[in-house]
Amino acid sequence: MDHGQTGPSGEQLLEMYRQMVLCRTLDERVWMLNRQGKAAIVASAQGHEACQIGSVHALRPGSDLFYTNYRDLAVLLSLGMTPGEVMLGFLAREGEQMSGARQFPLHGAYPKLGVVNLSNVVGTQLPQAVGAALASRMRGEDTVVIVYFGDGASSVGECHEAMNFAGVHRLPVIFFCENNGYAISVPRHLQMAVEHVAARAEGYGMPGVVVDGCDAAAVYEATSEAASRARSGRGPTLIEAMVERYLPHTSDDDDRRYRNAGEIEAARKRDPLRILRERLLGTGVLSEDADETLYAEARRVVDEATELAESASYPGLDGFYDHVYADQTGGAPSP
Ligand SMILES: Cc1ncc(C[n+]2csc(CCOP(=O)(O)OP(=O)(O)O)c2C)c(N)n1
Ligand SMILES: [Mg+2]
Repeated sequence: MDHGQTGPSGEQLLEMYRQMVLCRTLDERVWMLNRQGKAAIVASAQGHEACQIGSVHALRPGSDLFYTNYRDLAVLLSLGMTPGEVMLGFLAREGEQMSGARQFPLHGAYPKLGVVNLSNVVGTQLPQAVGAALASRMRGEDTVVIVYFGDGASSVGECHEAMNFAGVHRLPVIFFCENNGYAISVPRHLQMAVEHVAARAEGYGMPGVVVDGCDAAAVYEATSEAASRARSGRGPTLIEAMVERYLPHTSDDDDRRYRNAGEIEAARKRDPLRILRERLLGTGVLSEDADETLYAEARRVVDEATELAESASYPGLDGFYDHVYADQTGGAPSP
């Protein structure tokens, strides 16, 4: 990963595509498990895969930090979270890595992967990411911090505070907005008076870039450029990736109440998997057979992950207080 400002190689694009296929297959499975009453809640990443995976590939996992949003399954997979770990989270089982199965799936922290997502409260990750970038600067490290957020989150106060502070201090942050046109049921035109979130960048003294978030290669390039800008001390960038949200806001939402089937059908024409697949077939990097094999492998891995989680137990009561309070007494209080 992190190959400078040139476009991604065919090999890199193929790896991104493999991860996108895995993410879509896994996401479809957890949605199905929700419909079967097995997964309590799902915020689907379907439609967002290219922007999430394209951005990760332009960074340095292992040293860079990733402040994720609840819809960022593809970021986590791309960073190395396994499908089994993901499934343990959605089914709230023992062994879940981010919060000990206490939180909304994909929330918590995964320090080994450089991932922080402490809260479902919209926008809170933005100032936290800026704080981490300031710490990186003060320690003389060259860590870049990327923070993912939605178009809806761009309306909260924390977003302004975070961008303003990062702009003033030229901090190594990438503000990565996944603009899917909705904050639950609230469409873009009721959320903001300008067409693009990126237009606000000027007010914070940083570049604002609008990119096709369904095109993994375009996102990779935009993120590479933002990363080298950040690493060389030139400051933050606001990237606005235009994406589609194929499913309702979460599995608890019914989007038939605020958008029609025609709109979703049009959105599905911009399928990031299809766009990359056609590019790879066209350049001879992928064959139809190899594509089928990728899907078969993804199904096998997701089946295995499902079995692992379904056969895992729920966290026991004896660990009820673990990771909730700092243990300064040598033992957890008895329940
Ligand atoms: C401070 C706060 N207000 C409201 C909510 C309820 N809420 C959860 S997600 C969401 C919409 C966020 O939309 P957006 O940022 O565009 O992200 P998307 O879900 O579209 O990816 C809202 C309003 C919340 N969690 N936190
Ligand atoms: Mg949104």
